Amino acid sequence: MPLTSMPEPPFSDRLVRALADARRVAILTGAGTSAESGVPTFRDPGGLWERFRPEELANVEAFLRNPALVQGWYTHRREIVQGVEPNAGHYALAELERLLIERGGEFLLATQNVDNLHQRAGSERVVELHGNLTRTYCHACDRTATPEEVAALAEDGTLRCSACRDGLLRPDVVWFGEMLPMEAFEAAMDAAARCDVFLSIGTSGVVYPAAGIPLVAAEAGAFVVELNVEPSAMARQMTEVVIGPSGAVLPALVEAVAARR
Ligand code: BJW
Ligand code: ZN
Repeated sequence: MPLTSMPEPPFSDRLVRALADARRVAILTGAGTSAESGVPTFRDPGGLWERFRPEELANVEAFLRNPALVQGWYTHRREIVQGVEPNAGHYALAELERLLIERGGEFLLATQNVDNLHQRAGSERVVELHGNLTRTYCHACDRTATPEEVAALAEDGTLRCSACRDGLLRPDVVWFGEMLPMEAFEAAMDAAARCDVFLSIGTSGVVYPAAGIPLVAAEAGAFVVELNVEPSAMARQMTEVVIGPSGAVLPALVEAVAARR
């Protein structure tokens, strides 16, 4: 019989042990985590910024200058995320949370993603650093918009609030130049400062202040891991860099951790 050889996992045994022994785990995810669900990333080729630069669309000035264009871009993206499913990486992170909580540990997943896929995969301890695309509110009166309002274009091609009549509707996301939701950001910083293991998954690490969160964990002495298809801007500050697609690597990693316990 031919000998079958197991392919080497892309992560170290030391990482599996660190996660199996960890009492506190903190995680930061970015657009790469949803790539295998079919949600385009921002900065990869074919990504969301290929036709428009971020400064052109993801800021309030662009929105007020050309609301129909910006609202249309978000309508398109809302349709994308409503038509996709969480991938095996999202489910593995929900499983990792259950493993940690079962043994009385602490867990926090801070996501930059606005696509709701972690929650749909069953993750419970999630904070949204950049908001959520599935929520919409009125720029003028702050009221949350109904699904009907989000589907009804006014004569000028814009989405308007039906309560105050004139207000433009905007997605509940964080644009450039806007503050992150303070409670979510503080929870993420606190978890990073206290964790034993920190995983930074599928993010280019160029957008601040989120990109500073793994560095807080590194400075506090945690085992800090990057998982990405290529090394990011933060790779040199990591204890370990795992190269591979998160939808394939995370299930293997979580399975190895569960087997070790
Ligand atoms: C895979 C994979 C697979 C692919 N598996 N991996 C100079 C220095 C420092 C900061 C600043 C500065 N000048 C300006 C700033 C501040 C600014 C900023 O950071 N700018 C930099 C770009 C320079 N930040 C802000 O304005 C923030 N607010 C703020 O600072 O407030 C304080 C303040 C306010 C006012 C005045 C002064 C101070 C707000 C930032 C908001 C970011 N918003 C966006 C849009 C959200 C809404 C929407 O979705 O449209 O958030 S921008 C966009 O980038 C989005 C993302 O969450 C964010 C991060 O992107 P992410 O997730 O990393 O995606 P990609 O595409 O970049 O990377 C994907 C990665 O996945 C790649 O590495 C791939 O290799 C990998 N990958 N497939 C694993 N299968
Ligand atoms: Zn209104």
